[in-house]
Amino acid sequence: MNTADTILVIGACGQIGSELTMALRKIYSNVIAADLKEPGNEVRDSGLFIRLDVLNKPSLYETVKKYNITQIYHLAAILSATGEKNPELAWRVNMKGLRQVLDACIELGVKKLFWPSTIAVFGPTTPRQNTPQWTVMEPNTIYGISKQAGERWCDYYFQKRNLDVRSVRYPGLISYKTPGGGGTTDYAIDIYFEAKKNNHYTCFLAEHTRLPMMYMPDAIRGTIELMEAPAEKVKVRSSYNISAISFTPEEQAASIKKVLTDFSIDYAPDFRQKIAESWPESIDDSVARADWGWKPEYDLDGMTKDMLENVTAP
Ligand code: AKB
Repeated sequence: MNTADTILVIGACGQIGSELTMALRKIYSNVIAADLKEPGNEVRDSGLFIRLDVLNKPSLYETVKKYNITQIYHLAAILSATGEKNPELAWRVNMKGLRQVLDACIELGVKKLFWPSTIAVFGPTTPRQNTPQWTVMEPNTIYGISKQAGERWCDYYFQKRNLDVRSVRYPGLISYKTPGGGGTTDYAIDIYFEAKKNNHYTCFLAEHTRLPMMYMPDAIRGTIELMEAPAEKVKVRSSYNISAISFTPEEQAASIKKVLTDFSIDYAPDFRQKIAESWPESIDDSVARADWGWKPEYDLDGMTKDMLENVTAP
C-alpha cells in the first residue's frame, strides 16, 4: 500500500461509494469523492468532494490531471431494475462511462483501477447453484449485458495496455447507511427499514427466491483487500466471483422474527421477479479465496442483528 496515492472515487455518494469513500479515507490521506449527486454529511465533511459527471470526458480528464490521480474506484452505474426501465441510459452510463475511465487511466497515467461487476453478468442458461468463476454467461438484462461487456473491456485493457484493473462480481449488497439504488436485490435492504418502522414488509420478490447477498462491511473490506493485494496474486482481470450468504425472503423474514417477534411479511412479486430468476442462487468463490485470500465474515443472523441495531426508521 502506498498511502501517498491520490484516489478518485467516482460515484462516491451511491450505496457502495459512500461507505467505501469513508473506509479509504481511514487509510489514505488523499481521497477525492466525486458524484453527480449531493454528498451526505459524512462524505462532505471528511474530505474533498467534487461534482463530476463521468460521461463528461473533458471534466473527467481535467479532474484526473488537476489532482494527479493515481488510483480510481469507478462505481457510477445504473442497476438492474432501473436499467430495464431505461436501457439507453443504462448502456450509456455503464459502458461509455467505463470506457472513458479506462482511457483516462491509460492516457493520464493512472496506475490502478477498481470497477465493480455483478452476479447479473450470469443469465438463465448459467448453472444456478454454486455458479463457477468460468461458465456460460448469457445475461438478459441490459445491466448484466453492460457489465459483462465491461468485464471484457477491463480484461482487454489489462492484456493489451497493461492497466492494473481489478474487479469483483458483487452479489446483492445490504447496508443501513445508504438505501439501495434501483437494484433487484434492494428488497433485502428495504425489509429491515420497514421492519423497524412498521413491523411489516410487502416483498416484491416471491418467498422462495434465493439470491446471493453480502453485508456491506464484508464487501468494503474485500474490495480494499483486492486492491491492496500484490499484482501477481490478481490472476483474474475480468472480475472475481465473491460470495457470502444466500437466502430467500422467507429465510430473511425468519431471521428478523428472531429479533422482532411480531414482524410479518407478505409477497407481491413484480417485474423484478423475472430478473431474480435469471440470476444464480449461490456463487462459487473458490478462485478469489485461493488467489488473494477473500473470506466473508457475516452470516444471515449476524447481519440481521447488526442491521436492526443500526437501521433508523425514516
Ligand atoms: C442489482 O440488484 O441490480 C444489484 C446487483 C446484484 O448487482 N444489487
